[in-house]
Amino acid sequence: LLPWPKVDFAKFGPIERKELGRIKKISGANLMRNAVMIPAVTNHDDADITELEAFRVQLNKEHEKSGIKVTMLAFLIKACVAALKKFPEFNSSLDGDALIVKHYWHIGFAADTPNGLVVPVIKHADQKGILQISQEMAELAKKAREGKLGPADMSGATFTISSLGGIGGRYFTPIINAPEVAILGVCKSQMEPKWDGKQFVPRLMLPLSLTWDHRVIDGAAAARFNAYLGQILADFRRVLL
Ligand code: CAO
Repeated sequence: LLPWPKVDFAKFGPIERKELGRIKKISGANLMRNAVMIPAVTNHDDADITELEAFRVQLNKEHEKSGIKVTMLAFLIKACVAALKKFPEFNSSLDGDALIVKHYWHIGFAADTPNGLVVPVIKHADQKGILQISQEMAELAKKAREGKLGPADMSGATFTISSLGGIGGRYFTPIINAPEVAILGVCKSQMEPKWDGKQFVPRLMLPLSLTWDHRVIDGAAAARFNAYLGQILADFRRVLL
């Protein structure tokens, strides 16, 4: 590789030097390794969340007094657990020539903080309901913003979700959080015209971007994972099948 270009920027205009914070230094080294060492591919898809969003709004009305805010991310965590159970290689890690398939489902979620990106983990997400997950997520996100997350809060994830849904954008290509083998990126849902066979109808569509490690997963499995995730998000009764 060529050496990193060294430029005397001050020659071209005024500059300011700012040292990177602790989180940026640690996450930067991890992101660099993961981006360079994993043969990663991203599949994009959309999920129809029209009914799910209406249900979420209704739940928030019902639980107004409890102080719990039900988030779309909590539903995404449950939907991902269902998809990870159906496609277990997505809930694994590589160990040399072997695959360690995990029979526990701990879901990390990327949280933006003033000091940088951190990934708190919802442990045993398969055993928790939407209300509990929403509440835990709010607590972990608060701890993250206050810089109070401990190592136990950020370890053990088997799969990660990075949601930019509250901010915007259409699709992006998230970097896998090694030693995990896949990550789901989520962007902002939008009303779109969808053909129902007779006419265009307005549906709320959620953009999904699944990045996966090609040493473990192939394109067909990734497309199936996204399609299944879309089916669950469109109608959660399908997790019962
Ligand atoms: N589509 C449309 N709107 C969405 C949405 C989606 N997919 N997801 C959330 N929203 C809306 C919510 O409805 C909410 O709106 P109201 O304030 O009107 O109720 C608002 O966005 C905020 O959402 P939220 O409180 O539910 O928060 P969240 O669950 O989306 O996110 C957290 C929580 C911690 C993930 C978020 O604060 C965060 O840090 N996101 C950034 C993650 C990140 O940086 N990822 C990139 C990593 S790679 O660099």
